Amino acid sequence: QQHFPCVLAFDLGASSGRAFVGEIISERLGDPSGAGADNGSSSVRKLNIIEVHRFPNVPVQIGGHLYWDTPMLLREIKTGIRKAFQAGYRPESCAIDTWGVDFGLLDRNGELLGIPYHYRDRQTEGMVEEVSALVGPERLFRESGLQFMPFNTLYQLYAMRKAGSPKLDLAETLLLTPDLLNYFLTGRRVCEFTMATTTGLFDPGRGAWNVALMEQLGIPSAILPDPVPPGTEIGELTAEVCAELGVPPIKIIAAASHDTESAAAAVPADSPAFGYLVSGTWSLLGTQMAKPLLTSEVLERQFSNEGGVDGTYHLLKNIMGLWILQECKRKWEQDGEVYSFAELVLLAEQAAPLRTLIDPDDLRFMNPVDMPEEIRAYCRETGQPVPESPGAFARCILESLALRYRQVLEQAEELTGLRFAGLHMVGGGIQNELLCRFTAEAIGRRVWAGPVEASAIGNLLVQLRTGGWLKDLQEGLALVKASFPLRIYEPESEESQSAWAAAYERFERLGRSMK
Ligand code: ADP
Ligand code: LRH
Repeated sequence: QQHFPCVLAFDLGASSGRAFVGEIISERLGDPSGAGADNGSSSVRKLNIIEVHRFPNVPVQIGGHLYWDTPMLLREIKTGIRKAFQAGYRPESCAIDTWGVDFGLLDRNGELLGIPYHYRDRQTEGMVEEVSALVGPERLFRESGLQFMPFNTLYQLYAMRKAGSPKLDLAETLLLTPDLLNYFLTGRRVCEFTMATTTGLFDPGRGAWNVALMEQLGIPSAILPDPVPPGTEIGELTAEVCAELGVPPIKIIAAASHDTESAAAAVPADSPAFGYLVSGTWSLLGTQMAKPLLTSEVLERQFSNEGGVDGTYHLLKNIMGLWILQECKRKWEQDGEVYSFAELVLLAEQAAPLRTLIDPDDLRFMNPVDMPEEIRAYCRETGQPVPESPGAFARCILESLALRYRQVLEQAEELTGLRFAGLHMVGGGIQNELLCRFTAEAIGRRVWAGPVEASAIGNLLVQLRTGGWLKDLQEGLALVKASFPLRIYEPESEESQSAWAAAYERFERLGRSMK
């Protein structure tokens, strides 16, 4: 077996972090069991990914605030690097992608000021309304391209300013989560472009930080480094980190550091205009564009324009996603009832269909103390039967998500004038086959599911291109197609289609606070 150069990706999600080694192998045709020497036309190039580390990502409440456990994240990244070497790999480079919007502040000595807030911290409640009133919703949207989500960096910083946080006065540099972790590894301070576009402080029209807006809101603009494009080499592991881990220096790359954009870069679509859904803690549904779409209709429909690889923009919407199910599971666990996701899917399958629907994007589901109780309250208020078992809860959540996907897919089509043949689903959530099935039923079209680890794969592809092992991302996508078979889901029957169409009418009548 001939090993090709390999790279290491860290994909940190809100529920777990994982490390994958990725290597391009040549597989002899007709010999799927073994990778053979690349001896020309009889072999196919594939991307082989090896999971070397995985860990839960659990936030921590301290006093009145919710924070990320940032030192734990760094420790686990170091563990992942060590494990990759222990497994015999010699990664040429390493890159980290994470969720958007969150950040750490460095003081003038380069030390972390306080603990980074979690985007579900309550400090940003009411800030969208306040900032909109100050700036005007049209300008706020035109100059950020983003849907108004309370947790965007802009609102977090404004909330800190309003609370008189001394950290803002002391801060010399703001680093978004992947940039912060890269700084811990290399000592270099950079801001990666795809992350910058999640802040609300980056003006996609001008392609620069919105200094005027920051000044108006009392946010120091000098703390933001100039954005660098995905694929930029940041530096090498510091001598201290190498000594601590007992590994040689490796290059650290800024891939598409925003997990959603790494995932989008790995969607194995056949046409440049495709609809996709990244399914994890959040569901991000949208499509790739050549430039941001900053029309009043996009503002009205509350979609975001987020920067992707190679200067693309992605018109997408944040949908509350499997967070709702994660939180029910966590609450039941607290109460002594432990279920795996696989068990919950089985129970949901046995529960009655299309009985109770919720609007997953009602802000009440953003971070309630007791998710099942919040769902019960919603059902009582909307005159629907209250779910009475974990299976009924799970079914209600999955069906409601699928109906929301239909709504958002159709809105994306209206906004772009495109028509998608179906929906590409990627991310951890596609392990939930019931969700994929429901989605195909709800949208009445085909679903292509795969790959599960799209964010890590997109991260690996950008690194492999930076290293010169891939000519371009198209070549990377050809590898993805050859390496990760897709699962296809189709709507089942005319009867099921009419049941889902009737449910969609009920769904559309439910009140919504986040359009
Ligand atoms: P994130 O990156 O936001 O942490 P992931 O992409 O890892 O999220 O997806 C996590 C979600 O995947 C979980 O909320 C869960 O609903 C779903 N999931 C994970 N494993 C399974 C499984 N075995 N069966 C069904 N669903 C699963
Ligand atoms: C998904 C995600 C999403 C952001 C949210 C904070 O992991 O990056 O794109 O909006 O986290």
